[in-house]
Amino acid sequence: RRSANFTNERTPFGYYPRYQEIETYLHELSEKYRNIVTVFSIGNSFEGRPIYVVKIASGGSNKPAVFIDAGIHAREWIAPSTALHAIHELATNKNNSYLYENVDWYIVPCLNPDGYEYTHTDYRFWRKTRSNSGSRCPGTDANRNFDYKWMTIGASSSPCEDTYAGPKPFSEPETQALRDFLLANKQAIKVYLTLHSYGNWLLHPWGWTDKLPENEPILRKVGLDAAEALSSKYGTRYTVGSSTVLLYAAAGGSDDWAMAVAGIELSYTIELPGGRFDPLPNNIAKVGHETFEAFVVFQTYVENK
Ligand code: ING
Ligand code: ZN
Repeated sequence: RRSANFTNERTPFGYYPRYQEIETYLHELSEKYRNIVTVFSIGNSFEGRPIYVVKIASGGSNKPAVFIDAGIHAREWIAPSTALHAIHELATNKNNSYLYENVDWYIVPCLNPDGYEYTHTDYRFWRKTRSNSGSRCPGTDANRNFDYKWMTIGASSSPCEDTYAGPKPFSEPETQALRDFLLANKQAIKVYLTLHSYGNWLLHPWGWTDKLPENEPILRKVGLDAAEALSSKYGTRYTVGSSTVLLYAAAGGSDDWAMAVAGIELSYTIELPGGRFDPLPNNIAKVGHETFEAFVVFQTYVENK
């Protein structure tokens, strides 16, 4: 089964869709599965596109939740596709209904729609938002723009750089929208997952220092469980550890902020497979299916804690 030919069955798109297609898909899904799928905007991007969160839930209040975002970085196309796959898997596969019986899911499939569209229309390797603060170079690295240890390491103060942290923390409407949503729901959200590409890394805080967080043992254990479940599907291997230790130090990331400031217990950046930056479209379903196995492990942790 490891050498299966992935035909993109049971995934919403067998290609990398435009933002409009994502919007249409989400609205149709919420109409078709109105008892479990709710779609709402958590704010607008710099250019005015709605940023959507998809809630998958069976009703009732005071349930713990898993939160997943994707597309903080424009060019990392496999991330929105993997989030959309998870939405599809939860909403349309009856065998998965147990996953939202006791746990709610919040999924933002594309946090940076302006950048995402720009990578489709103008420049494939754009990373940042598309805001313009008066400089000749537009855009801020949304994953350097969060207000925790902002600009202390691994970020640039020059607007023309890919890792430009922005004129101030939370300068971007996209990061503001994510901040406000997480703060409003921080009681419920027990796990924060942010999808990037690439490299097969399951990264936990800290990104700003090589010191390890106090809860590193549990971050590591749940991370290893998730990596193992993921690999059991098609053999894809991930490495688990702190982002500074495994990759490089970089402050102002969403994962550090989610844990340190929002107080969400577990926080991970998942670097999906790829290479400059994405798998070929015929692997979208494969990445979607295997990554979903990891999501189930995080759901199980939330359900049983
Ligand atoms: N990588 C992440 C980045 O923002 C990262 C890696 C995550 C660094 C969390 C620090 C903290 O640079 C990608 N691919 O964007
Ligand atoms: Zn990224």
